[in-house]
Amino acid sequence: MISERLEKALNEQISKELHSEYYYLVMAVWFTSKNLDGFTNFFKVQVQEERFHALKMFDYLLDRGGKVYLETIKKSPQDFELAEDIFKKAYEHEQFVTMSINELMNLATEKKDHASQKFFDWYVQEQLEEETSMDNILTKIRLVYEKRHGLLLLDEKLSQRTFTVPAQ
Ligand code: OFO
Repeated sequence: MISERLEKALNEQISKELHSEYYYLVMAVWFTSKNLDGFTNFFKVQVQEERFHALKMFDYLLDRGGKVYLETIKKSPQDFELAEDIFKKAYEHEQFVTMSINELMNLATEKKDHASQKFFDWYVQEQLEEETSMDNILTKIRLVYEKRHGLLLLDEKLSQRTFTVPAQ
């Protein structure tokens, strides 16, 4: 049986994940309005990921004998100006979610709830990937705005380097 505090915190996190889903859907809509299909696709996949994060918690909470309380999802801002603005907000949002996951982990540790600690491990790793992904794209978009496209082409070329064991 999960503790009451963890049950409450998990329910709050489910709402945050669903809010993330909604937030990224708003971003996908903005890119659709600019006919940028690749960016739209990126955020539509992100929407699915956030739904997955929420449902994974939903299942875990039920498996541990807890109750799920769905809350109202707050409206997301929609007044974006540039792609850079969107990725900056997405990166900041992921940092906020990381702090929230860390707090869940702290609570699980305080409660000596080993199953929850193991469960939150997956989210800790996931947040690391999500922050890195948003930050990487933001950096590349800034290069485009700074008209340093050459660096992006060179970066693409360098990413193809592989290691070959030298002949003895
Ligand atoms: Fe659920 O990771 Fe993004 O917000």
